[in-house]
Amino acid sequence: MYTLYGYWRSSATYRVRCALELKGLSYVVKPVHLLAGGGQQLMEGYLALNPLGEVPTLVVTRPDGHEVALAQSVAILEYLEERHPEVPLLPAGAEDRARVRQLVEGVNAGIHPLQNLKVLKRLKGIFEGDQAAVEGWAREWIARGFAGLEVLVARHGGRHAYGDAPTLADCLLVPQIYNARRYGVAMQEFPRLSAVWEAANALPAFVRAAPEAQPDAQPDAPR
Ligand SMILES: N[C@@H](CCC(=O)N[C@@H](CS)C(=O)NCC(=O)O)C(=O)O
Repeated sequence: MYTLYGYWRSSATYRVRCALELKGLSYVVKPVHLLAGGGQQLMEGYLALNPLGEVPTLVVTRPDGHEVALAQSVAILEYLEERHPEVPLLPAGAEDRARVRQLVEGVNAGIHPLQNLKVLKRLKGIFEGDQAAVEGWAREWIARGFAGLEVLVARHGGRHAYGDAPTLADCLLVPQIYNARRYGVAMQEFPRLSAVWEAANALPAFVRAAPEAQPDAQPDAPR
């Protein structure tokens, strides 16, 4: 059994939902509010589960009742891929797999850490509360990362980010594009990435994984 601790608008949690839904796995959602009271991810009870103080955390309950908590969305995605290969999210060949992973890391290592909540909160202090400047920063780093990813997707993409079937690359790109749209990145400059977004959201799995479809969604919440 899987229990996913996360926040509806967290793109790292959204990645894991995409994979769980594509693989047809059932899971229980435990909301962790990233803003309430300074952030539930930083509270003692949650830190015991995930000392990194971030979402997502996937808790795996084994048949004997033993629980294992896994952090870091990409580690979780790789775990799900190993445990549930029936619906593969990585292609068969080593080079193809490496190319999917380069898209994954382009988001995970290249863009996301620069626009994560804790970074934006810290910047808001540095920019003396100027929310527009903070959002400009997020837009800049997302767009800079997307410039290269657009080329890679144009080279290797098909209907989806890598070839014609959804892969882990779509599980990373779709949530990052969600963030890009939130921060007002000019997505018309990235037609291949925009096509990845459209193709994914035509699939019920991505619709079910979307932030607004989550039980803790608050579409009018402040950033
Ligand atoms: N590399 C981590 C990033 C996790 C992460 O930063 N999650 C964000 C939400 S998308 C978070 O929990 N932020 C809490 C904070 O910034 O205080 C992963 O992929 O799981």
